[in-house]
Amino acid sequence: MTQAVVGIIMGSQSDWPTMRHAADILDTLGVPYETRIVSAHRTPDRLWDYGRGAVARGLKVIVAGAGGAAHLPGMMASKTRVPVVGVPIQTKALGGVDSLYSIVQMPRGFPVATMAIGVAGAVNAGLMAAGILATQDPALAERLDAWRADLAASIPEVPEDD
Ligand code: RP5
Repeated sequence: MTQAVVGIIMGSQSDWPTMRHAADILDTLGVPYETRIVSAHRTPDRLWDYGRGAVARGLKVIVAGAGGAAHLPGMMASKTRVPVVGVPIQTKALGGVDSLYSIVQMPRGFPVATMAIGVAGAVNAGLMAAGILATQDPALAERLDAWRADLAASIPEVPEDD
């Protein structure tokens, strides 16, 4: 089995329908990853252990999604120097603005690269992780460039009626 270089973590099973989009893009780009449910509030010991072991286990980027009082990405960033990309999960009560504010306003010294709310954020988190890894991996850089070129080519120049 290939060693995971990206850790995709999320606060709850209910985050998976969003976070699976980060996994999908990493599958497309051939980046090995692992997925875990790690809750800042419900499983704090699991969070601590995951953060403590991240460097030694060879993780290069952690993609962390959480909703509401979304403390998982920030707490993970406080526990490991592995770069953390945060995904604010869309919430029913406040639309995900609660998640966004919880993740984005980190104190100086412990950054979280915060993405957009919801699925777009999850996709972009996967792409951000791939982009970071591509700086050291020419084959991945080629695959990412091709993916970006395909996306650009799929955008029509002239709008059409429905
Ligand atoms: C957060 O609480 C999770 O990240 C999730 O987005 C939210 C709700 O969790 P569940 O009640 O659906 O398990 O910790």
